[in-house]
Amino acid sequence: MKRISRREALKIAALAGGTILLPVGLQHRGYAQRVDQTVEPFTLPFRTPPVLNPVRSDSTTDYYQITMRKAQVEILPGRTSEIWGYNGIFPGPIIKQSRGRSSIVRFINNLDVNTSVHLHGMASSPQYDGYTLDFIAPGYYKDYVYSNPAAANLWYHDHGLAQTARNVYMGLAGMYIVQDQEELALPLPKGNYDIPLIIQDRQFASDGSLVFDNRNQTSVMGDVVTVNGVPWPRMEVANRKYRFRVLNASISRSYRLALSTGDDLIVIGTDGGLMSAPVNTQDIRLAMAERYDLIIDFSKYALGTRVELRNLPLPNNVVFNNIDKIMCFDVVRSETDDSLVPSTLRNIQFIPESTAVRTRDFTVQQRADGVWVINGNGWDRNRVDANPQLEEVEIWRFTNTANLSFHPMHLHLIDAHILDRNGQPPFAYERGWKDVFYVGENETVRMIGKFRPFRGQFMYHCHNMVHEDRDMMSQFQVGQGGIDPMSAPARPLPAPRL
Ligand SMILES: [Cu+2]
Repeated sequence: MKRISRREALKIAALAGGTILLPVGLQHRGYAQRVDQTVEPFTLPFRTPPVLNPVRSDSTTDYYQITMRKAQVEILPGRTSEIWGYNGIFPGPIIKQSRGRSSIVRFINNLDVNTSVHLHGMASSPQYDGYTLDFIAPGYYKDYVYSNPAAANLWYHDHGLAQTARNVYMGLAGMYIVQDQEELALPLPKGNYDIPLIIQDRQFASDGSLVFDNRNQTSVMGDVVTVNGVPWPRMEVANRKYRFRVLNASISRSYRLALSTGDDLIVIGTDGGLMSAPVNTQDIRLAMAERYDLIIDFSKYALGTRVELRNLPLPNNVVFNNIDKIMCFDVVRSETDDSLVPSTLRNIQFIPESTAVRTRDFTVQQRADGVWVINGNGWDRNRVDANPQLEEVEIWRFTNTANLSFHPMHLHLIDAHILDRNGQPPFAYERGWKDVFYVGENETVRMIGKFRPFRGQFMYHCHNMVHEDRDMMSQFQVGQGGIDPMSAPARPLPAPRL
């Protein structure tokens, strides 16, 4: 927006009581763009979160420490926002780990709210899975143990019962990357050409403070799109291939990613790691908590070209000014490119449908009382809704009979495959290991997974964190027994040496 039009917009907004340019229906639902903090897209420099160094390492394990604390940070230029951040930054630091090594991550809670840390995408033992009631109270810490069995793009985020959306919104999210030798041996872009993109929408008050408004437990829709904590950043790139590890860490917003040039995105990985082969696509539907690993090839563009990463419309995502933009790439220099996208990335053993021992049905809906539920039920810590046996293969069918919302359904513990959506094959770029399943408006999605490697109790839920909080979450029990998720409680500070 130019200065004049912005001033005009403010004047119009003042006359209209703070809302502008929105369809009447949205205004009635309480959505209002806050125009007074609008940032000109593509003016702020791109950056990536810092990579966290271990406190120490031994022959098998790297030991990390992260403190959850409040901090005043600059997200909007010239204003400060209070965040609740892992190590006080937004988003949190990136943990990079090698497959097969263990991580012990000590999370210290210096906030004044309860937290619980879930490492999303990790097959964690129940007591380290961030069970929603396994709180780290203020003044407490907990050491989480992760075995890192597979190379993939994971993320850690809060999972505290009924307050996940608020805690994550305030900043409690970060990326966790597991790599292995097989992947590193591929000629994919590496190092400075291997870039995390953590996409989160937020809304700010005029004083810079984050506005958390879940619209009567419906959704949180920001009007500012941040990438790695920067509103609509501008990244300078060379005319070569880059790898982008994309995570949608938003609370309620999904995105449909596309390039302004109309050129293809090359998808090389899904939630659970590399695909078997790259998939070219013009756009990607990216729900909350989903990850896609992409290659963008800038070699076809002349120096001076600007390529925008756009956000195409999707139903039930509130539209604000510039919500159709995510970030831009300016091709500013020439470099040789020795990277390649191999036609075979890895060997994935897809689970044959014939090996499933049963199908379970889950209807996801909003109950008449407004609560989001699965098969009519909300969360109950004493209720288990599915009991697959260890190593059993099951098909789970999620049905959304409404067009009022979409529900990205997430199962803890396992990676799975999408069999079909409304009887049709999934998008080609979804045909890899997945732990989030986009159940769109009027969609029925079948996924197939093997329940392993741990017995015990695990959560499954919608990853619209507002829905998850109230109350679209339940739990399954793998086999009999298993380790109690509450059996390794947080301890009071001070903590012993890590
Ligand atoms: Cu939902």
